[in-house]
Amino acid sequence: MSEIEKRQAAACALEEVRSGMRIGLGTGSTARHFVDLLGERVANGFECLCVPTSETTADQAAALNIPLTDLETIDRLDITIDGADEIGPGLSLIKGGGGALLREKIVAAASDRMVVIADSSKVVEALGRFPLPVEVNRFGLGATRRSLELVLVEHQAQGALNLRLNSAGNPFVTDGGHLILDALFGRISAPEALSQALLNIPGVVQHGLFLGLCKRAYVASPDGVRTLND
Ligand code: ABF
Repeated sequence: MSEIEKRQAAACALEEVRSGMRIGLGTGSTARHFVDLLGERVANGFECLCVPTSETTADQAAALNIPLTDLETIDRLDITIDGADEIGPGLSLIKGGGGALLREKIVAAASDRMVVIADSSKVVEALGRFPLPVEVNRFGLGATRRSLELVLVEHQAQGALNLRLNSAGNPFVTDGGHLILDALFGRISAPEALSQALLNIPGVVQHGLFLGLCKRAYVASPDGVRTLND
């Protein structure tokens, strides 16, 4: 997806924000455009209060003088704008390719409305082609991994479970200090049941299936931006 298309999707989402809103700021290259555009508005006097979903987004927003707070200070947000790795039926999502899934899900769940911005390659008939990120506690990694492998078998995963590494070849560590195991399913036929099975494993902190959270997606392609509603 070109940067122009990402920006077009972000610009559509920007139309949804009103002065005085409390806004969740997503993570990733598409959400980055939204934060840039919001920063331009703030520079022109637009008032808002935002909660970032990662340290990266927090740094970007702070550099743009976007007022920031957290979910200890306030407990609800009007809207969250974020990217996604896959958009499936009913605006079900896979997120977490960027490693920010835990904060992204906490922020989305605390929002009256979650809007996703993405390119058309992210829209799929069934979730699962993109490896599902599962954030896990470092403690008990082997035991958690074994439990996860059983869930993969039960849900007919077509691929492996891989510990995510950073560019230096070391385990990737999330903003919350956890690890990520990426689970390649190929096709997730029962997302709700899989979500519950994953959350039943004690060492699993959260996973990247976002079900029933997204209300609208702006999907950009060379032909323009399409709006998908829940
Ligand atoms: C975050 O960034 C995600 O949850 C997803 O992993 C990723 C999408 O990034 P991009 O917009 O760069 O494709 O929103």
